Amino acid sequence: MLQDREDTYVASAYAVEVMSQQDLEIVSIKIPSGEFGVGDVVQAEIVIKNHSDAEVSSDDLSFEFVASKDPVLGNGDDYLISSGHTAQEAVLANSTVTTSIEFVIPADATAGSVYVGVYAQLPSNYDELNKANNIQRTESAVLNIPEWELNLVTLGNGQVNQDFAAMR
Ligand SMILES: [Ca+2]
Ligand SMILES: [Ca+2]
Repeated sequence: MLQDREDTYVASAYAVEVMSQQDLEIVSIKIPSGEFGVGDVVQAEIVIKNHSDAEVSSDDLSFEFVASKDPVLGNGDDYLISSGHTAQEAVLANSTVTTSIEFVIPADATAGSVYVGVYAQLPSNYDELNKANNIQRTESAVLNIPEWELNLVTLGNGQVNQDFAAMR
């Protein structure tokens, strides 16, 4: 019996050590490709993997979306699309979940095709083994924002403006 207790102690001490090496990973983000304009709603499908023995509660996890013209996230051409999207459900220990989150194309969007990146945001006390895998982007530049879509918003009543331009 004493032997059993020692084994239990050793096992839980080991488990505590593993738990301190928490790691959440964004495995992928997918959005339907197509043309979007300012104010349009886009639905992102995000796969999240929790590599630790502790669940990550929905309150502790939120997401931020960025647009990037090149495949690199974190350099100068990126701009924020939308932030503060709280997770809809907890990510259980050692599990993978797929979640859908909607965001809206912001008024300061620029025309062109962009990659959509997602950042997982966790509390500052979430001690992670690897923070580099908290970001992920779409495989290709799937979000296409045509110039005319932006003109509709910028000029307001875009059809009238276009008609006047045609008459000149
Ligand atoms: Ca991570
Ligand atoms: Ca970029």
